[in-house]
Amino acid sequence: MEELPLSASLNLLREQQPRFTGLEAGHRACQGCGQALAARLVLEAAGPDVIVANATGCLEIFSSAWPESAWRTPWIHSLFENTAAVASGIEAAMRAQGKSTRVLAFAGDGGTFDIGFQALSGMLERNHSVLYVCFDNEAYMNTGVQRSGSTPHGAWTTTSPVGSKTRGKRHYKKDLLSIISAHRMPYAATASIAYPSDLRSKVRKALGEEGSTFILVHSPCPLGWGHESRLSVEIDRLAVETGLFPILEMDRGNVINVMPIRKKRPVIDYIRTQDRFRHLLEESEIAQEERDHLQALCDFNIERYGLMVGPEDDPSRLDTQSADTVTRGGERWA
Ligand SMILES: Cc1ncc(C[n+]2csc(CCOP(=O)(O)OP(=O)(O)O)c2C)c(N)n1
Ligand code: SF4
Repeated sequence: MEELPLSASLNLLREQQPRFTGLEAGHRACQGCGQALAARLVLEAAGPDVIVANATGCLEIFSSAWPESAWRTPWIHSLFENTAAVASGIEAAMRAQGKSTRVLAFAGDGGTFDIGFQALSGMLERNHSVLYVCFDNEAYMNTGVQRSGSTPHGAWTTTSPVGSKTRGKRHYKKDLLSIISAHRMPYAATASIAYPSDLRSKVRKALGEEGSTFILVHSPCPLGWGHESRLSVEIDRLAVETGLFPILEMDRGNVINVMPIRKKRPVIDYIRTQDRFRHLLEESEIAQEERDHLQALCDFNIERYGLMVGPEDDPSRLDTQSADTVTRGGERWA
């Protein structure tokens, strides 16, 4: 290939740079924060004509330290419990004014699975045209890693400690997607930061619908999960390849698509990457029982959603081994 002079290649690089990033660099998230990456990807796909309502939590805190803001869109901080209600109100106002601006609601798992759930259920029941995105880092991270309804079984948090009598969280991760899909809204999906193209296409699909839509994005937290920040994407891919976090799409409560696992990984490969599961690696009967239990949860998900469907059934479909990588710079908005 002919080599371009420096000025021409710089121009080319500039042309390839994003026209719209939504969440700007320079915010205060920890290095390797899955949620920061996920929010950037969602906004790149959504484009500039949006209003964001953001619940209390890490995303809101690290992006809006007064007097600075990392947001390139209109953005409002709601209470922990009422993001969906605030977003519903904005959407009703946009509709009354005949505006096409789309409304996004952002919250963590604490603000979605637990504290903001009643407002979310009301929004879905009234079918407001809002895309609600839950950044699922599986604990209340902003206040120092307390367990939420989304924390997986066996995981250490400050309120599900590990000691001689307690062995991390005793309860299952809440099956939020099933509860959400019982509202029979037009579109619901799960996604992972390890598959950015998949996440972006789900955002576009959701915004193409009239009515309420919901995306649950698995978002590793190096601080709360106890892993090196450079491993966030790799670890999230393992969550998918083990079957612990299945990637799927639902239309009015019915599963319409799954991301097939091409090469299944044992759950031990996932849990050995994170300190929150360190006690499960001990050589003891109880630790073995817990490992078996987590493996059974993965196998159940694989069976329930038919995740081992071979890609040869539909070669155009993304699968867990596909070349779907995070690139810097974002998408172009023509
Ligand atoms: C009603 C209410 N209870 C508790 C708090 C304190 N609080 C602020 S952020 C936060 C944790 C947020 O957790 P999550 O929604 O999972 O988001 P993350 O920080 O993990 O991204 C808590 C408990 C609050 N602001 N309001
Ligand atoms: S504590 Fe976790 S979720 Fe919060 S900014 Fe740090 S990495 Fe992100």
